Amino acid sequence: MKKLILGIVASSLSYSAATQAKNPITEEMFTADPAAIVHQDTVYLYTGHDEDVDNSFYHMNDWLLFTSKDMVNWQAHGPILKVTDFEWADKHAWASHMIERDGKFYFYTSVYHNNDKPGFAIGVAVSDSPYGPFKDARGSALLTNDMTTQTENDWDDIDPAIFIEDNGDAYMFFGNLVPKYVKLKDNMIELDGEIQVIDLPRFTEALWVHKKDDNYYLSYASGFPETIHYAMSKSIHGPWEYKGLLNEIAGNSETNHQSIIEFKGKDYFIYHNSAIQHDSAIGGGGRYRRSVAVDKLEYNDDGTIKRIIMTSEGITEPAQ
Ligand code: FUB
Repeated sequence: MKKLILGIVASSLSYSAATQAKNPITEEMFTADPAAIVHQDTVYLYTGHDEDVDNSFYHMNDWLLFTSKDMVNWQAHGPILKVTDFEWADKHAWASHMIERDGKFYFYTSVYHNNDKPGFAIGVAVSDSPYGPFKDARGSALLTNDMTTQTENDWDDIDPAIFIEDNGDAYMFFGNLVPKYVKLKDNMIELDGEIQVIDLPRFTEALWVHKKDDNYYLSYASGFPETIHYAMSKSIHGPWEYKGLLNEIAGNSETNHQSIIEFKGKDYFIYHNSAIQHDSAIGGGGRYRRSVAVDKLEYNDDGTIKRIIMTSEGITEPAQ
């Protein structure tokens, strides 16, 4: 009964409320798997949405959007896409990634395919605006479980992360247990070539690629419960040199899933933990009741990254 009441409270909450600076960025709903982009003067932060149906799995049905102009104050915009918007998908609105190209916004995401091709798949939706509306860009999955044969599990093709080179070449990184990447065609909705396997120590999932100066960074979740580690390279194709631990186990969450951005000259590490307090309106965090948090990210002079310090305060100094 308690769970039912909590469910009713959560579903009646407004998605348009502005939230205050602290971690997590919202206590009005459970959020996970952050994927942020900077577009013009705004950070668009897309997240998954833990439903905690029966405290048994990552039951997730839609993806949410939060925006900020200073990394301190966040505005919630509600679901931008649902699993059911992909007609070929059954369930599991898992980790996603957004990227802009030529004025179009492409939302790549993990989702479970229907019985035609059972197993996890990656879909791509598109919109003319970062706020949506988004629609399935292909009417079919971009990548299906039968295309990845390195492991037995049917979730080895989750967690897409897109990177576009300065020359326009686009790549999708993804995977669970075995990290992989594949080139995308210029239209961003078709694969262009073979899937390549990457060599990273103790890889679990949640790849994220970013570039600073002439260094490429590949960060990822390792082990289980997960810690976030990273590797560096001078090329998007590697070889990737392992550099070590970036973020510790995120409290009572087994998953940690990071996103790294630079905004108005500062760098940020966005991740999830399960730190919503038990006296919050929606109850406390847990394994399947995660929440997105933001902390500072700092580089050393040689380009390596300092260990992240997770805080309850979050970002307190507005970016300007
Ligand atoms: O949220 C479901 C899954 O848990 C994601 O796809 C993984 O990255 C992990 O966070």
